[in-house]
Amino acid sequence: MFTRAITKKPCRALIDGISTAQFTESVEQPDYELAVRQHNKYIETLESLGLEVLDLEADERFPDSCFTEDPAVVMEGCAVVTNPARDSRNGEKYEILPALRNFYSDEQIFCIEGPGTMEGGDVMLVGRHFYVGQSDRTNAEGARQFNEIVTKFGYTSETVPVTEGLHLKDFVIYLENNNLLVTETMDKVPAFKDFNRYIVPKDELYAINSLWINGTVLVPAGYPKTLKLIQDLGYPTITVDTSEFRKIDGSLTCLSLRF
Ligand code: CIR
Repeated sequence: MFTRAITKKPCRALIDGISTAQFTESVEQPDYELAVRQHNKYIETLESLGLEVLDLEADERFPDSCFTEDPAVVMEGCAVVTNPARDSRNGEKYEILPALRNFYSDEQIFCIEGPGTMEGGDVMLVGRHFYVGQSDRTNAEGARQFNEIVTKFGYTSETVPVTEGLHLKDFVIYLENNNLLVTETMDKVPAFKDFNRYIVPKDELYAINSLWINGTVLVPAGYPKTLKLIQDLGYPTITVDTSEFRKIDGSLTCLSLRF
C-alpha cells in the first residue's frame, strides 16, 4: 500500500523536454497550460486513493523535472538518488534530495555515483525484488551500485535488457497479483516467465505504463483495449489524461515517486 507521493509541478520549459516521440506520430511540443491542468488532475487522483502528495515547486532550469520518478528510487526504509544520464536532467538529483529528507534519515539515503547512471523509470519493484532495466539511461555500473545498496535493506535485484526505447517501465509494468502488462519482446524475457503476462497491442504501447495504486489501476486516457484488459482482470480503473506529457515520452508512473 502507498501512503505518500512526491510530484513536481511542470515548468514552462517543459516544452523543451527531451523527446524521441516514441508514443506519438510526430514530434509535438506540449501545451504548458494544459499540462498544468492534467498534472493537477493527476494529483487529485492520487489523493482520492488515499495518498498524501508533496507537490514540489516548478524548476525552470530542468525541463523534464516534473518526472520525479527518474531522479530517485524510493522504498520502505531506503531511498536511492539516481544519477540521471542526460545532462539536462542530471541536476534534478540535487533538487530531489531535500524532498527525500522529509521522509528518510541520512542513513537511509544513498546516491548512485558516476560512472554509474540510473533513472527510476528503469526500476520496477515486485514484492522485495527489483527488476532494473539496462537501457541508454541506466548502465551496468548503476545497476551494480543499486544492488549493493538495496541488499542492505533486505531487497534483491536483477537486470533485464531494455531494447525497445526509453525506460523499462514503458515496456513492462507490474500490476500486483502476479500480473504483468508486457510488449511482445518483454513477454519473452526469461526473468518474467513465472508471471501472468498480458500482451498490450502495439497500437496501445503507451498504455502499458498504467499505475497500480492501492488496488485501483490508473490507465492513460484513450486506450480502450488496454482499459478493458485491465478491467477484465478485476481491477477498478480510473482514466487519466496525460496527452501533454506523452509528447515528451512521459507517462503515468514517471509523474510521481510513491511510497
Ligand atoms: C526524458 O526523456 O527523460 C523525459 N522526456 C521523459 C521521462 C519519462 N520518465 C519515465 O518514463 N520514468
